[in-house]
Amino acid sequence: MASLTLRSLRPALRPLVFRPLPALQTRLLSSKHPKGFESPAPEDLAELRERVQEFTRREIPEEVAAHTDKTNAFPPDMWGKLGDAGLLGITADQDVGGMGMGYQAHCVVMEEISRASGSIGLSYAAHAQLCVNQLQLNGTPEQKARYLPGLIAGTSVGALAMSESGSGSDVVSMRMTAKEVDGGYVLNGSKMWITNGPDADVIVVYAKTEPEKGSRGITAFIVETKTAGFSCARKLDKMGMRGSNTGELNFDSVFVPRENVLGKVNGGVGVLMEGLDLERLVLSAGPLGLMQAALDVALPFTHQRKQFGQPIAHNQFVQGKLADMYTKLQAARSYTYATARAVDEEGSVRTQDCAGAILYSAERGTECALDCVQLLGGMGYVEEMPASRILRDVKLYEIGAGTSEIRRMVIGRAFNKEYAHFAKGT
Ligand code: COS
Repeated sequence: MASLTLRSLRPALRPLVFRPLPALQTRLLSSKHPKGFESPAPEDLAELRERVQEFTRREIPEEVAAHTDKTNAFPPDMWGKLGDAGLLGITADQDVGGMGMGYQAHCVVMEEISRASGSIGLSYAAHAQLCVNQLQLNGTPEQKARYLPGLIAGTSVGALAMSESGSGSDVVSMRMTAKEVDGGYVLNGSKMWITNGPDADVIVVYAKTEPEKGSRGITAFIVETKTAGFSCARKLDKMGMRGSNTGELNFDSVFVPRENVLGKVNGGVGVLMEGLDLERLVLSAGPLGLMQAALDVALPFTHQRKQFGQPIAHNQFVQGKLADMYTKLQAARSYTYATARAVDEEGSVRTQDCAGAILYSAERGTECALDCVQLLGGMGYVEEMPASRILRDVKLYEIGAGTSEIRRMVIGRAFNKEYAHFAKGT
């Protein structure tokens, strides 16, 4: 067998280096931007950030965040407050009450709410991104007019249901069925780990309309939870993100009228996968907020806490940890906002960058939260300070919206597509 040398690889490398990137991994979404959309200028985003910070200082101070965690209950009046502040329809059309501002703006809001409370941030994203944005992207004008005003005002709560107890990472293997009947469909099955599930009024639900067709037999539906046959079997008792209510949902012959099909019948996998790309992008701002929260706690603590006659921040080991936390946050921020800017400015959604942004920010988030606990020493290990809550909350982001392992697989598959012609020997 001939040995593999640099010389023998060179002919294969040359076309790789000079070939332009194929369009395979990039999808264009420009037609899906809100009506009259213009990508926001940096000063618009800075102003938005200030507005959200004013909101969180007023409505989600540390006491509210700690209480939400301790009681494991979402503050009941928070949806109305978020709605009144105009934060629930950042990516939606203005004529249904939205802000029409795009994905950079949505990341700003997600980051700042998560900085104040990880769990309120997560519920926010399930409502405003997973539900509202899916309706904005895929809804008919009638569906948008019926559901978006209430969701954006915060008078109704939204969620999205794709995972099942046996179909987490392998989401396409879902077993919930939707059988066509006179005037619509009847849904049967159950969904698991559904954020806002116990509180939701409107849920985007995926089910198999033609199970034998696999991924090409999935359809998305808009389900009103007041419909007979719908129930929340239980609220889950989670390690973190406590107060972001998560449920197991049962659908026992739930009738959904034909006009509540979201997108095309049997076209649900496109709605789902496209939704996952943008979900991963916007959720990548959750760990950004939590990393900032970790610094918000660790910086003053290490400058006030004295040992050996001086603030512990003068100790080089402590400085090293603070520097690492800061650098990881800034690098993760750059990746998230660069990916969001490409969507806003070019209408291009790069699957591997949506997965990459959340892969990076989630893992760095856990590292920063662990460093924060360590820097606080004994105070990091008790619930009097928020460090432990930040750690418990941020860990979710390595699991929800696709695990870190699935994100690496998504990125790897994008490379496989790009270089498929070499495998075929062309
Ligand atoms: N945008 C649009 N369509 C996409 C897409 C994307 N980013 N990625 C895949 N698709 C399409 C494929 O083209 C394919 O269509 P056809 O059947 O017409 O060829 C279809 O979707 C199925 O794709 P694929 O064959 O790649 O699906 P797999 O079952 O192999 O699964 C992974 C792919 C693992 C990537 C997917 O199941 C996944 O993301 N799992 C994690 C789920 C998750 O994140 N759960 C958390 C939910 S929190 S709400």
